[in-house]
Amino acid sequence: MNDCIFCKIRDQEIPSYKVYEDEKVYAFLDMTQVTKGHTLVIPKKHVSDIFEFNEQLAADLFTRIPKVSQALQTAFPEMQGINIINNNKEIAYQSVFHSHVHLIPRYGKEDDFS
Ligand code: DGP
Repeated sequence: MNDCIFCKIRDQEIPSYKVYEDEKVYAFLDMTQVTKGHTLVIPKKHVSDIFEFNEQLAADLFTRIPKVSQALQTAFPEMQGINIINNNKEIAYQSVFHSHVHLIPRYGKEDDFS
C-alpha cells in the first residue's frame, strides 16, 4: 500500500488541491481537469475497487457524494450538471487502484468529452 499514490495524497505526502475532507473521505482536484472543478473523492481507507467494499465503507464514501457535488455547485455557479463516475478494474478504465469517484462538472455542450 506504500506505493499507492492516492494514499500519499490522503496523507499529504504528495500535494493536492483539497476540495473536502472529513474522517472518512478526502476529495481533491483531479490533475487532468476534464472540466473545471473535476474532483476525485476517495475513501481514506485503502481499498482497490468496488469489489472490496462492505456496506459500511460504501455508506462512508457514497453518502458524501451529494455534499461534495453541492460544494462544487456553490464554487462554480455556472455549472449546469455533473457526471459521477466510478471506474473499477483496468477493463473499465481504472488507472489508479485506490477506489475513487469522479465528479465532473458540466457547463454546456462545449465541454462534451464523450
Ligand atoms: P481512473 O482512470 O478512474 O483510475 O482515474 C484516475 C484519475 O486520477 C485520473 O483522472 C488522473 C488522476 N490522477 C492520477 N494521479 C494523480 C495525482 O498524482 N494527482 C491528482 N490530483 N490526480 C491524479
